[in-house]
Amino acid sequence: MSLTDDVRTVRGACPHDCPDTCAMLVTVENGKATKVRGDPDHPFTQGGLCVKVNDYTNHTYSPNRVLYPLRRVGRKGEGQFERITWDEALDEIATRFQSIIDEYGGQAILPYSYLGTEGILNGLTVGDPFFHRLGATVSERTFCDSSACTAYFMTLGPTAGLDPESFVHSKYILLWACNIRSTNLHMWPFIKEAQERGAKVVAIDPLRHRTAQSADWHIPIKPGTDAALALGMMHVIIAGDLVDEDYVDNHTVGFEDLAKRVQEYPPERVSEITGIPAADIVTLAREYATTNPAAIRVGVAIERQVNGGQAMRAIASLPGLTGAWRQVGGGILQLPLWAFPLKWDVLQRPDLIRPGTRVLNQWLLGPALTGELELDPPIKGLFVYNCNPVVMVPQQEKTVAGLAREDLFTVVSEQYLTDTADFADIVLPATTQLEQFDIMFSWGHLYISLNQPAIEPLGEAVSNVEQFRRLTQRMGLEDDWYRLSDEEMALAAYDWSAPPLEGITLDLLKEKGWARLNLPGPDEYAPHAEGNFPTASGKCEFYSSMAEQAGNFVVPVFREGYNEFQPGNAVDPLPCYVTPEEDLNGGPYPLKMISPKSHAFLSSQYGNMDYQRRVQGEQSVIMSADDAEARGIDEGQPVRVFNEQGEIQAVARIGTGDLVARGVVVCSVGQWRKLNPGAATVNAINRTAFGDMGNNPTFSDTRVEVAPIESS
Ligand SMILES: Nc1nc2c(c(=O)[nH]1)N[C@H]1C(S)=C(S)[C@@H](COP(=O)(O)OP(=O)(O)OC[C@H]3O[C@@H](n4cnc5c(=O)[nH]c(N)nc54)[C@H](O)[C@@H]3O)O[C@H]1N2
Ligand SMILES: Nc1nc2c(c(=O)[nH]1)N[C@H]1C(S)=C(S)[C@@H](COP(=O)(O)OP(=O)(O)OC[C@H]3O[C@@H](n4cnc5c(=O)[nH]c(N)nc54)[C@H](O)[C@@H]3O)O[C@H]1N2
Ligand SMILES: [Mo]
Repeated sequence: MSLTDDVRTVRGACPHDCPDTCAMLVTVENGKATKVRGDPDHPFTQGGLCVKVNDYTNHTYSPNRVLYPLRRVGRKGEGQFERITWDEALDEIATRFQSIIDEYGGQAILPYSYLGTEGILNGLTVGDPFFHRLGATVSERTFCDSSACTAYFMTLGPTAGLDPESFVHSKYILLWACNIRSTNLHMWPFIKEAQERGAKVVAIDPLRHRTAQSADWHIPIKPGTDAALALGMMHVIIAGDLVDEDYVDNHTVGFEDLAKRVQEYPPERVSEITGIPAADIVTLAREYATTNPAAIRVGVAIERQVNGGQAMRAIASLPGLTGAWRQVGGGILQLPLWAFPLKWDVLQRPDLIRPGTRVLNQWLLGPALTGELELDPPIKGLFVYNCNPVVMVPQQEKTVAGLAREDLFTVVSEQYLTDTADFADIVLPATTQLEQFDIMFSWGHLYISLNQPAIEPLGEAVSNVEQFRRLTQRMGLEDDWYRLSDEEMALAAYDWSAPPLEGITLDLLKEKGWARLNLPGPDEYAPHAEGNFPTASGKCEFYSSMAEQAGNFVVPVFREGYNEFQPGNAVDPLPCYVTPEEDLNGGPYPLKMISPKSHAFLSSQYGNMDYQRRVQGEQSVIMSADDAEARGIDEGQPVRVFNEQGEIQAVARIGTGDLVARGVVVCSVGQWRKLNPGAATVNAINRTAFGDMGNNPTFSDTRVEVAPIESS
């Protein structure tokens, strides 16, 4: 290295929609980012990244990046584009949107986005002020955890819950519907440490995944039956006098009603529903109630069932019943994001929504675009950013058919030409995290972090914030948000005077990169040892005072305004289990399919990158040896997985006995449609109906059949 070489380390944060929000150190040599690594000082990241982000510099410098505005030249979906200037792109968008507004009104424009990047500035809400000012349809974003959060609010209120780092103190750990070693990797060391200190780790999951393989006990459960298991556990706990009466008397509501309800769930009945032997249900309940501190980590996948909300309600009730909250390392961890004092109203700007503006749930994209869902006015303009609905949203064929409409004007803001971007009329180039400024929250730990740009934007890529700045200006809209600088936005987004941010400033974050929220340390933090739940009653509500509105309640983070399309229903104020209709009727599709996340992809991101594709392998369907044999299917054989909605092609991976139970198949989500044989992926066959609250998807109640593809 010569003296003129400029080598710097820039502090950043992983941009992904993942609980870990890792602190990153980016090495920049002569203006080029050459390496990313985890910050070894960050207590949660501990120096490691993951298979997805280890080579993030390749993700940034890939020759396949979209670096310039593009205009479609081929047919929709062909992915044929020509380069245009930003001026041309902005003009075309402004002209087309204005003529749609003139002819059909603003609601004919649908903004469509999620957490492609999780930064507070460039993430979930970045376009909201712009689209509200246009008078566009409001998108209800219930992709992830909306039902579980509703249920959690109903039971415990918006509390951070158990600190993930406190798990080292736990003696009994339930990993419920979460594949920590793939989807929350940096939490694993805390669980492993507890295990080494003598804790028993139990994984409740239909799949014996890498986390379940590292657990002390894997309990294979039939998908969609978790509410019954939790109710059965409570039956055993109450019948066996294992309740913490003092905790229940002082810090909970509705015990008598709950005790009556759980009488309906004796272990034998629960065994029939869940497929778990009755003796195991009894052992699990007794061990959970009598080993303290007892911790539960519940994954997002818990909500992907007809009973999604009630499953979460039942599970969230357990630590109140046994008093597990009393000790450090006891309680439940779901989404600690509620600890971050974000000003959602400043970010989402519900005040800008014109009264009466319709709200459309994003899961309904396909039917909304094809006209199956009758909308007046119809959707004529679509703006997709931070999102890849062709891959990630059910009714894939309808989404594709809708996007192929010649009369639909579609803009996609992207880093890559995804399956969705292929249908765009205009593609706008988006920066990666190395090229942008952002401030982060976390939904998996208690650290706030700052991402500073490590390099100049490549080509003509711009951050989402900058993109909406340009659009606001070009469309001549009033603006009191985008004209702020990035730093001013970061200051406005948080309530810096709130106790969790006491002692933390933007300057401190610039210097250190991250800071733990001002809360007791993980060795002392027992947030609900004395109750103090942020519910209406201040207690853990077994019987919910929110039940009457719960059916149409969507936690504010996911939605502002009223949803006209899914009028809410009151839900049962006590946790319950309801058998899905398809399970009662049998029907032609005997296998239950779940579609969890891929180990080497982040939702669909990296699904096009060589390295991650090699690690992940091709689209597979994991099935039991019994189910495979009954269908004449061999290991590695190409098969069709199908139901009344359609089919996908996959390669059979046959379990060695206990990888997956008979009757269950697993097709992970994230493979790109255009890269999969047959041009269809798992969301072409996923169940489409909503579950019990928060408009949750019910993927884990999907039914399919599998058949060999005959070689010709
Ligand atoms: N590697 C990787 N990490 C990720 C992501 C990724 O795509 N890849 N995505 C990120 C995002 S957006 C999210 S929301 C989180 C999600 O992280 P998780 O909450 O872990 O979600 P999933 O992988 O969908 O499912 C977790 C487990 O739930 C199981 N499961 C499915 N249905 C049921 C059921 O009915 N009952 C029970 N008990 N278990 C069930 C699946 O077998 C799976 O092992 O991960 C984040 N992290
Ligand atoms: N079958 C099935 N379906 C599921 C799930 C499942 O488990 N199974 N999980 C659901 C869940 S939990 C989630 S969270 C959703 C995720 O669904 P999506 O949010 O659609 O997921 P991603 O695949 O991450 O798509 C994000 C896109 O944003 C782009 N992007 C990244 N950063 C930026 C940026 O800074 N600017 C712009 N403009 N674009 C950017 C990425 O390149 C990527 O194409 O999927 C849901 N769908
Ligand atoms: Mo998610």
